[in-house]
Amino acid sequence: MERLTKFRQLLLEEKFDGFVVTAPASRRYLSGFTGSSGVLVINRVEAILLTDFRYLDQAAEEVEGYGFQVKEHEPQVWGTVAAEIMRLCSGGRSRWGFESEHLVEKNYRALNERMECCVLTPTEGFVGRLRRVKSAAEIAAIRRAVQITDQAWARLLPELKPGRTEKEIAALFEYFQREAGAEGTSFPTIVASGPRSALPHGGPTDKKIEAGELLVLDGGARYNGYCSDFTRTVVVGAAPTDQQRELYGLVLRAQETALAGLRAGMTGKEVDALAREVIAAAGYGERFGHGLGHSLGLQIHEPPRLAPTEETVLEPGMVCTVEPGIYLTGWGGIRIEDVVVVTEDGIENLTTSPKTLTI
Ligand SMILES: [Mn+2]
Repeated sequence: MERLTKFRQLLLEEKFDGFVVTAPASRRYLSGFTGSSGVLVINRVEAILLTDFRYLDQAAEEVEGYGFQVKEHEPQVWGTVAAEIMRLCSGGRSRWGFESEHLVEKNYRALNERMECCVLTPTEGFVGRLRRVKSAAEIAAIRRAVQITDQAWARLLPELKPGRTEKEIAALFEYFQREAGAEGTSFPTIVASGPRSALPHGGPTDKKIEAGELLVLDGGARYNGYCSDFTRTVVVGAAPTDQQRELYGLVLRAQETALAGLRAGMTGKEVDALAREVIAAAGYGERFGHGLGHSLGLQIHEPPRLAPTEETVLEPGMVCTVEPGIYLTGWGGIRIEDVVVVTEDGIENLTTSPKTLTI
């Protein structure tokens, strides 16, 4: 109910008479409903979750305490959504918001052509504004997701051997996360070895891991709907070369500098610069071609980001990744990623896996 109350305050501030929520993460956040299909219709007095037959019992249970009533929609969902909106504004002109980053044009059209009295107004990141600072319960869920990933990595380390394929490694990692209590992965696991590790988002292939190669694994678990995100880089089956050791040390130093400096009150841009300056000073600035990190929660990527263009000021209770990297085409790449909670005077690092290049 507290979330709905806050959302209604936001509607008032932004002069909306009502709002249509379609994005799954927003829907879950506001209503508690975890199903895959449903639309929220909210105005200042009523809050309705429209879903279909498959979810009616589940939805009734899940929305308890969130202040929503559950209704079944007609086979054509947009007809029901429009009818509910019209009922709520009883023929008068009113201004309704929708999530322009989620409602696709076809569905927008289906809804808009049925709206007689109301004007649909696009918004961006609207529900997301409430989701930036996490509650204690949300942080607890993320903490558990991070622990699950740490446990899976510890079990995976002895399995990282030359001759294994990237796909086998990804499958084991996902299985170990499941065994540790994950609902699933928070995104498709990245495993990239040898020169392929220079692809920041290289999905696993049938390539066999060779002795002495770099291996980057980037993956995460979902727990109670909340995500973890994790990256480690290791050299498999041989001692690292001088260059591998040197660049790994550089990325680690960049990450440690950012972790030591990050605190509430800084902008995402300022935090990004902490790590970027370390890498740039060593001459690899051009090879760190992505932002330092991103917030996460019900979604794997949430605003604000830690990136050169991010002006948002960080607040206590935000949860974000810190993941510098260096990528050299044809040679390989290195990235190290932890998940941290922003506090008044620094951070709490939720990730506890060791950061050793050799295993
Ligand atoms: Mn990440």
